Amino acid sequence: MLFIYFYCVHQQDLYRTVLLPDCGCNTLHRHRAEEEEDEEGRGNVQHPAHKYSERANKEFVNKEDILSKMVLLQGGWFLMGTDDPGIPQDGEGPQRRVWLDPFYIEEHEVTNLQFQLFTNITHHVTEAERFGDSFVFEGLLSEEVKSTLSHAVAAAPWWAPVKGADWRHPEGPDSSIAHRMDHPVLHVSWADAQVYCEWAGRRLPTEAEWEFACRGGLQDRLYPWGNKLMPRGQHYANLFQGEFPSHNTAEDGFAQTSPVKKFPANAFGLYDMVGNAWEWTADWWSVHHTRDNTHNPKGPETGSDRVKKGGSYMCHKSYCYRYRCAARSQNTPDSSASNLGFRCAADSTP
Ligand SMILES: *[C@@H]1O[C@H](CO)[C@@H](O)[C@H](O)[C@H]1NC(C)=O
Ligand SMILES: [Ca+2]
Ligand SMILES: [Ca+2]
Repeated sequence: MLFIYFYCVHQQDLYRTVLLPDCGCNTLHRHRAEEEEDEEGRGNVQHPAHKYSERANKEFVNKEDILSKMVLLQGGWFLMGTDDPGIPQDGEGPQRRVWLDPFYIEEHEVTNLQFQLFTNITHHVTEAERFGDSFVFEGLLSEEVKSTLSHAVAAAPWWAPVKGADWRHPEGPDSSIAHRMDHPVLHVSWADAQVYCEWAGRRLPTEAEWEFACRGGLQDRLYPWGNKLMPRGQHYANLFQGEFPSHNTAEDGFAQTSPVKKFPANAFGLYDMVGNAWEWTADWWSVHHTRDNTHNPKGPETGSDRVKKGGSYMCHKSYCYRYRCAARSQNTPDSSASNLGFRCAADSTP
């Protein structure tokens, strides 16, 4: 039980500035106070620890079963970035030598089921829920939701801010996740992802860790499995086929997200590193990198955007050739969208 107490205190410290609402802490604190009073006042009540463990047993059942399996990666030197950038303005280059200490990373994106367990226990309210809207790919909206839209994004008219879109309602109020509990959770901000990983006793991967994990031990290749997008004519990732944005043939089997682990793992045993959902990393965004060797780089000290990696089911070569390990993009940390999720990592030594 201790850990949820620490989690809440920690969360309050971290997020006081962005006013995260009730994380369940108030309830816990109130219980603590009452129990202490009881003990002093009457001296003959059940010990608080006992009550906690009863409650804990009910609430935490299956937590360890539900958290993602992690894969231990040995790190060492690797080549990060590329000298042949697909999208030069994204700061994909130059290619540089990076040393990483061993670390763990989750084998798949955090799923709706996992995020549901987390919110059940912590009562975490996501930023999309607090703001009351989130970005949804317009092609996925029902006619009813479409008729309520006020404005879109000028540079990317296929994105619409939809009232009532959040992780439980990925395409707005009339949608649900009931039939996709094993799909990546969407509409989570960087801060939401951070809080989940903390709760799991983990953390977000740095961009360097994420890219090392993506490359699966291969050097200077485009994709987690090599340079050929479709080896032997097979789809290796959930991407967008057809004419973007109007016509998605879903030749890979999925017009939206897919259940995690539907496509082949890379040589490290990691799934959906490219495609399916974009993934938040810990780093602030910058497009400037030196060629200098670095050890365990953590990105710039400050910034306004956070780095996301891997591309999504919406990526098509014609406009978003970002389903490559070196590719990268960014969002403000409070952003959320119908193609953006995350996975956690951890140090190899506690
Ligand atoms: C979360 O709580 C709901 C409502 O009690 C329950 O139906 C669901 O199974 C819980 N989810 C998890 C993952 O424990
Ligand atoms: Ca697809
Ligand atoms: Ca992914």
